[in-house]
Amino acid sequence: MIIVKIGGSVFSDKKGDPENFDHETVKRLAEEIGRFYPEKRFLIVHGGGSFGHHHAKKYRIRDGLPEDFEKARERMIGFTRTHQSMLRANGNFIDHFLEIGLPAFPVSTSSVFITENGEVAYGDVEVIKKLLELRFIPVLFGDVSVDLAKGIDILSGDQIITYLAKMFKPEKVIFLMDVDGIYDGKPGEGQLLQNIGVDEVDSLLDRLDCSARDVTGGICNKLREAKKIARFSEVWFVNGKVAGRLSGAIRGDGFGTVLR
Ligand code: IP8
Repeated sequence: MIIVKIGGSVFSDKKGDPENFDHETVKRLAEEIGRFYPEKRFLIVHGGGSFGHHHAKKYRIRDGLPEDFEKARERMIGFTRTHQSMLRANGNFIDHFLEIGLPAFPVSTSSVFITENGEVAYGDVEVIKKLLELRFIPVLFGDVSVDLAKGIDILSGDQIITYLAKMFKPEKVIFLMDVDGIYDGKPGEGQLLQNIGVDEVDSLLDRLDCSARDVTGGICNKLREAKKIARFSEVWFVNGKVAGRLSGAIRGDGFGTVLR
């Protein structure tokens, strides 16, 4: 089984209008997956992009719930609005998969996981396990979460993947991004690293600019999670905007960064 994370910057322009969606790219990614399915099984997780991040910031979801109920009420509304926005993004993915005959099934992350300060504290993956056995393609997403410490929080798609990799030990995990892979420095300026050893991740993180660009921490969060995932499976970082890169990573001879 292969886990594919479709980053928010691949299917939408995070700086563009709220809820913009790149249908062409997602259609093409679904087709690339379709070339390998059903011989290979897939589990998809997509990010927030111009959907969740916009609402999460506006309603300050990461600050949790205030004690005072009247103050909390507005944030609770924002919590649901953020989730609804993610459901709309997810619906677009599901439609593209179904249109080409891929039996994708939406799974709401917030109904599967409970967090503690944004980290997964509990997850019930039985339904996902069964869906995979039946050859469905479960499609999860970065979402809001009920949080043991703060009441509510955001759960990044990258965090979910670490948990799912631990549970399902996939043959590989592929992170799709809008750049060619992991760079030693700024994308486009630094050098593209085609192979990274797990023991090199910490020193690389020290060299990168980790000032968060979105509510869940951008590339540095991805790398930290990837380091944990690498204990269970190979991790690929490839450009999801370029046709054929996902297929290359699935086959194992593609262009991008591999972390082992
Ligand atoms: O883009 C964030 O998920 P990510 C989800 O995978 C929300 O970090 C709701 C902002």
